[in-house]
Amino acid sequence: MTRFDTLITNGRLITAADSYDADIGIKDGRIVALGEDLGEAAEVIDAQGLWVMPGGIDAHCHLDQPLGDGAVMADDFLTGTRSAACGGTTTVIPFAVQQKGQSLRAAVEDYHRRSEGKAMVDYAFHMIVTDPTESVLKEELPALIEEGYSSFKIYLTYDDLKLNDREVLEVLAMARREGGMVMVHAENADCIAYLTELLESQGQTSPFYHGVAHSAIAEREATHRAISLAELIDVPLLIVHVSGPEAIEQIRWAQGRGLRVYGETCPQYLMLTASDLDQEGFEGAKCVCSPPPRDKAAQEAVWQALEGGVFQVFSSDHAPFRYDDPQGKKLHGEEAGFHHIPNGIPGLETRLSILFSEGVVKQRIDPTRFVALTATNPAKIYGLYPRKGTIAIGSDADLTLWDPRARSTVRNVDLHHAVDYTPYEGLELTGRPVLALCRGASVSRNGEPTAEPGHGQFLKCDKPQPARPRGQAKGF
Ligand code: DUC
Ligand code: ZN
Ligand code: ZN
Repeated sequence: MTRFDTLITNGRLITAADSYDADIGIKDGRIVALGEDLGEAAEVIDAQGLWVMPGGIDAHCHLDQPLGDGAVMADDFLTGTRSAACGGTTTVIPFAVQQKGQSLRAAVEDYHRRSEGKAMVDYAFHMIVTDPTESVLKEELPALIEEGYSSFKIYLTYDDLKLNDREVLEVLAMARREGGMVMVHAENADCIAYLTELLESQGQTSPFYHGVAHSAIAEREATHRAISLAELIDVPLLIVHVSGPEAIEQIRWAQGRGLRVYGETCPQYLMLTASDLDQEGFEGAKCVCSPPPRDKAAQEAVWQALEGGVFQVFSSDHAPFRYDDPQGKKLHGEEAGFHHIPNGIPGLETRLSILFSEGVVKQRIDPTRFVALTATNPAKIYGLYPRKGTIAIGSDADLTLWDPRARSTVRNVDLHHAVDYTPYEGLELTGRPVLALCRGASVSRNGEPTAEPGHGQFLKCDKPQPARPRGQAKGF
């Protein structure tokens, strides 16, 4: 019998800490050896000229999430994880959402039913807490955190999701007691409602005005408030999908004061601006997401925060709605006012290639930082490390082999989600994932899926033990 199931030879290994040349021996889905001349294997993959990185972890994506208004997400666990695999992502963490009045456990059980047997890559669940009743806070959440659902998102906006400040404090206090990780969608609901009504009363309802209503000031205020509430309770907090300098300044300020405040951003805030909401006809609806894309100066601020360590996580916030569909952007068959357009942009498959091409190839971030942002830090923050997010003996053999010179053009027909557009159509990229392994088995090759639905396994997350953000201590 050979020593390894698979041997990856001649590659350049890149982790969040280092890059070096070594071979990787894989047995039973795990990395069991790193070094030179490792011996015999049933299968040898020659990675000459390729970079071998930990498989991507997309720690913020929405799949098959039930919605109340007639909109239906285009991607379920099959098409979403297929798309992830083809883009080099081998773990996804979507959201089990609690409907108001529903128990959280019912939401988690429902989400297991939706995912069962469908996923091509591994997956964990965040929860979305919308109704923090006493039994949710004292019984359900503590039990669920122990069972491997250790992170949850709360909202400061959206009528059917938002919590008031008192509820936020109660959730944060529970997270402190039980050791959960809280993510927050930070936009001020009343500011958005006020501006929306004002714009509507003036007949300013095209998709462009979505960006006006979701003002950066409303994002800044909510970011500062969330940070203050977390400081009061003395608990870590992660601000998701940060769009520009106003919120970044708040996070940088908090980190500078030694608070355990983490930040996440997404491709749309590097690649899109408000002018993408202002296209001919209704096309701008394709780029309606919250917070919205801002301007060129905001893109630059996001880049600087990625380079400088304000952000720890780079996720897609994949929220898949078809454009030309009565269950999608043209909800109920209408080109409705911006307030009625489902929020979200597809991005699971393009997330890594965009950051690789625009960040690594253009030398804005180095390859080790790319790995930290897209795999290692999310694994650490959400309790999956070191099983996921690194190349180490004992870790799952979740590996993505990159050709750093390959060129391609983004075209929706080549993507594997079920959405009928990509906001990045025509974008030219350098660097592409040529092979992705999830627990040692190939899940995509040259951008095409190679896994069967059901290959992906559910992952229980440990209680996160995040290090302090960069600049304060080692770790990120
Ligand atoms: N905003 C969210 O809060 N969630 C999904 C997508 C979006 O745009
Ligand atoms: Zn959000
Ligand atoms: Zn989201």
